[in-house]
Amino acid sequence: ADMTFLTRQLQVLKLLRHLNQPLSDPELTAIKNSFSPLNHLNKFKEPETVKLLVGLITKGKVLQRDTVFSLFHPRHRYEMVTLFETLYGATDYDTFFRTAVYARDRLNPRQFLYAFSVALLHRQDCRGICLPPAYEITPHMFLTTDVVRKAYKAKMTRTPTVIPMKFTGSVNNPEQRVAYFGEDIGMNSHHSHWHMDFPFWWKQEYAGYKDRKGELFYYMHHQMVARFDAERLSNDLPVVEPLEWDQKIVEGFAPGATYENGQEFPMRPDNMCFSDLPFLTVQDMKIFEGRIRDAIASGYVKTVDSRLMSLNNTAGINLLGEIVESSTHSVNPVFYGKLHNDGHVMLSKVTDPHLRYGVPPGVMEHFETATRDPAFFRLHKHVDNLFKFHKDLLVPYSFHELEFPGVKIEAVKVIGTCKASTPNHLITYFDESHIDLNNIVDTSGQKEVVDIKALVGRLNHEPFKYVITVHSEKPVRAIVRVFPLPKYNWFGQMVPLDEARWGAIELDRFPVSLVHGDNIVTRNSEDSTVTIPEPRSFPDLMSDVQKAIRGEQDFKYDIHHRHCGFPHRLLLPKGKPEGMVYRLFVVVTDYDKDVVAPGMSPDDVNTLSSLGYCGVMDGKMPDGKPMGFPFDRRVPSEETFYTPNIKTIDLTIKNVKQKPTE
Ligand code: CUO
Repeated sequence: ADMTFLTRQLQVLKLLRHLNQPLSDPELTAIKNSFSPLNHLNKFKEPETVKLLVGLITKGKVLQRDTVFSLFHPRHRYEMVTLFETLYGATDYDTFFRTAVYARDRLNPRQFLYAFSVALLHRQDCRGICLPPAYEITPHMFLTTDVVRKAYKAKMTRTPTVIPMKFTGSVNNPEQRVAYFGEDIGMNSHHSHWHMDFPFWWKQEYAGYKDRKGELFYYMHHQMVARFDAERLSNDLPVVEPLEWDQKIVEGFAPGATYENGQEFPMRPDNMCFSDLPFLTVQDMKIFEGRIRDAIASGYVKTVDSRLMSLNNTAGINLLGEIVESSTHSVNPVFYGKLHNDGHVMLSKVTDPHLRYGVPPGVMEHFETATRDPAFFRLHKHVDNLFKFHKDLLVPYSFHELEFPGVKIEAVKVIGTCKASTPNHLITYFDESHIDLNNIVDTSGQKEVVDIKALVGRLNHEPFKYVITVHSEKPVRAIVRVFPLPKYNWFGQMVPLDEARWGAIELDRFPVSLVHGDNIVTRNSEDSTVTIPEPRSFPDLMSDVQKAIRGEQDFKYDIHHRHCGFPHRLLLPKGKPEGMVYRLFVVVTDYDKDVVAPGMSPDDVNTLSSLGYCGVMDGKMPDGKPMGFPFDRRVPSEETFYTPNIKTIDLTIKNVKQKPTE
């Protein structure tokens, strides 16, 4: 890596180190004390926004540093967007970075972090720069009170400590069986990064419309719900029930977590009902939802200027996704409301709806914490059912749309690469990982750094590969799509394909070139296009960059690096100790029909990371097929569904106590 890149990478790390304390690094403090964006207005695309930001700061009209920032709070968001537009609008890197230094200690830390992260992720001159893992920048948002308290104690007594973290709840609560999934810090980090790459408040004027953003909103969350249901089945729990606005929220939730300012995340007892908030009623939710349902049933939506736009085509899901999420790209936010976003707020404030007790926001109000609450999946099941309602009204794929003439899958095999693996049997297990807690406590003034870490349990799996035998009548390029579907429901009955398809989990989607005749396609699980590898920890990242600057080692980086992506450890659903059977589907389609980005070669597609759930940052999603194809539409008859380019086998996933030996 060149020195400019390394210096920038190091500066970013220093900027985010001990975010809750004022800067202590001498170089950055010097910038903070000498730089004002007002003296460099010609270096911003929108000087008026810069003046607005500085005005808010100097007049003290910004969110207090120790107040809890919520992206859903209109005023908090307005300030954050002002900062984002300033940072994103800086015309060179130095101005961008110095402005960030200027803002860091003058604004609320998490508000700053969010605006800074989104700007950095979107700036061309920041490609390849790594943000530290979200759970190490703001550990309070990912860990429990118990761990945080012990970390403070360890800091005070200066004892290097490893603190085991327990999942919330107790055995008396069956929901606790799936807490390892909802509370997985890697998944929470993925989810918060997804919402940074595809913000609902994104404006077209920043860098154009983000390709298929609304569809991706549906699909990524659909996959999270499908995966959650698979985890439930593997723990003998029925699939998650959708939340309804006028019914009880049966499960309560005690997050057992504390904000940085010492306020506890509110807990919700069992069987609470939604209440009207001062600015939003339960009736509003029903009215907006009724309008969305009417739109789906009639097959078109009404725009602000009363035009009708059809939903009955492959782009309909994108329109609907924007409407339901309620992004700035909704074709009619006044008429269709902000259903999904408001659902988060309604749940977050359900224990203090009249805002009487100064209770801080619940976990549902932050993308870093939302999935901890089982109600997250209930809300998203409800939302997902709206999308299903729409998809089920579309005409099922015809034989002609499903087939790939001349291409036939002869055989599919999945092989674990650990010793003693049986074909089509894969192994998952729980392991432990360390999280650096030094950002919780500022140890920068101390001479020796005290190592304080949390130990978290997490699902993992043995590496494996797919071996697919494909016969082709001529040389062609193809896209291979891989999905397991739970074979049996909670009652142990085999699920018909038309029902099971909605629970299909995307494991991989990749291009291959086929020669005339028989082809053996092999693909390693590590190459999955839905996951990202384990991120480097904050201290490792810091020391690796410092060593590279001193010339002691190389620092590898990738300009296509994404922070959004399902944690690779969670690629496979857990399965059961005695084995759980999935139907694994492999679908091979025609690359030259599917790929919509002109001139994009399979090699180009291969450079894109985690596009399965996270799309692409710039430009077009290469694969033009509807996300989830071919399981996104009804399958009225199983016989006609099995075209020669689609093959299914049984795959058993077994969860074991001990990590298998490689
Ligand atoms: Cu990601 Cu509801 O959109 O949490």
